[in-house]
Amino acid sequence: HGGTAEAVNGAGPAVEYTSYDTLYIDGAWRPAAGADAIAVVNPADEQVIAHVPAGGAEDVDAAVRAARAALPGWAATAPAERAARLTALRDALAARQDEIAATVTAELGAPPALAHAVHAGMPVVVAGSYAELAAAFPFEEKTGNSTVLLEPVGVVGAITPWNYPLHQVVAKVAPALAAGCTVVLKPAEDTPLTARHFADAVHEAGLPAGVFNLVTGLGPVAGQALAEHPGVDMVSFTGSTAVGRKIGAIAGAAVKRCALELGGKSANVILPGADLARAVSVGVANVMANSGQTCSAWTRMLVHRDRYEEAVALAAEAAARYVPGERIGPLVSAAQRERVRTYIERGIAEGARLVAGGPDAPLPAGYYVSPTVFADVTPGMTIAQEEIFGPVVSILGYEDEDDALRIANGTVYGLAGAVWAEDDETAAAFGRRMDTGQVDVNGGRFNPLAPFGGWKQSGVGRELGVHGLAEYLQTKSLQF
Ligand code: TXE
Repeated sequence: HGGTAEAVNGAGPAVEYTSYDTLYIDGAWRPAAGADAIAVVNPADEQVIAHVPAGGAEDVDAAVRAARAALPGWAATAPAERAARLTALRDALAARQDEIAATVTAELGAPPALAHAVHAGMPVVVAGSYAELAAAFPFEEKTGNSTVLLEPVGVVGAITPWNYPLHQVVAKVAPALAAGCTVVLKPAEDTPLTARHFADAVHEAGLPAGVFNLVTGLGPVAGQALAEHPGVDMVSFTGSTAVGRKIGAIAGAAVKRCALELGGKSANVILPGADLARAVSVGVANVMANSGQTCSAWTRMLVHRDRYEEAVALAAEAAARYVPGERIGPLVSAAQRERVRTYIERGIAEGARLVAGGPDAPLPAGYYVSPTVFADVTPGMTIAQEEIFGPVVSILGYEDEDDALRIANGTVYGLAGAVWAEDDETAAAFGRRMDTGQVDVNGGRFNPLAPFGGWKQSGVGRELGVHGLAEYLQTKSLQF
């Protein structure tokens, strides 16, 4: 791949330093047009572990041309053949699970167990689900005297974030390929190495040249060039709300399809009849997983006034069990650490009561933030309204169910949430009233077929399952 390797001895386990100068375009690793490079840093020890090309407009253009050239052939491929290639892709990802997990640990800082099970494991399940959907999906329907054809939207520009470096890629590329679209991926600059593994897996799966292309690069350069490229029919973006607005404006001006997965401020509503100890400990775990860098994290815990102090004590105890450098990893970058620290300081300044963690707790070297819990948080505080994207739980009290619902629904976001009660029926009844795209009832379990995506400013469009596939299809109806 044009890589040269040498050993780097950092504070953590030694990682082999590699310098890459290639991009995956038109079925092969090819040199980037320019010499600009991005340094990839291990957030656990702040060592540079690799350089990858910072692709520019010329690279994006080459990738889009390859994707356009491959489109007619791939769009015309029988769904069963697309399904077979997706099965091969799933197998190629599964075969690399150890290698991918190690890479996610090195470039994101995820603890090895999380990296293996979630970061490297979940995409295998999602890719497999799209292999099955591609085979079974009715790409042609009849309604009255019409035949409705569901055809691929065309060339997809996918722009992904670093928080789940492989899942975010697979959640876009797998349904796009299942639909018959071709793709150019611009992954996050912080985690490009995982995306390179993905390109290797695509290659091994035998996808025709140009069906999938990878251009690493900076958001405002390569990302923007991709979104603006007239050869791109659809932009699928996951990331910050600020950049999502820009992408939406670009797509709006060009009247191209656009899917946006943005931020969240999800509520974890603990109703009076719930098993408080379980709801609090699962709730804290949900935020601490991936160091709080999850868009769907239940960052606001809502507890009835009668059991408020009990919940606060349980949450503080639960958070203390997440020892930085052991059970919880660092944040992805120094910039993210600064952002999260600023929010913690803001919470203190606005009068929230710090009951765990905080800015002064001792930490190992690396971009760590102490697992933090705030009590006495009121709905208007910054830490109750804005996405922090770090290991910070805010506990809010409520008077009755209507009050809890007002608080839960009282942000600009609506991505996910949770509700706990004495039985599933009671919890689900509350969940039905929440203004959000997904609700976990008494814990819930991941379902790769359930649509995921935001209400309000959490986004436009859905990922996963049949709704995720539909994003990449356009209809044509023939009347007889
Ligand atoms: O995101 P960006 P950042 C939120 C979270 C986090 C904050 C900032 O709150 O603290 O965003 O993170 C590309 N044109 N989420 O700065 O910048 C960029 O290269 C085109 C929530 O890392 O939005 C990367 O590939 N593309 C989130 C991708 O956008 C551009 C996950 C996301 O980066 C661009 C991550 C531009 N002008 C952060 N600027 C979630 N929803 O899961 C940047 N990019």
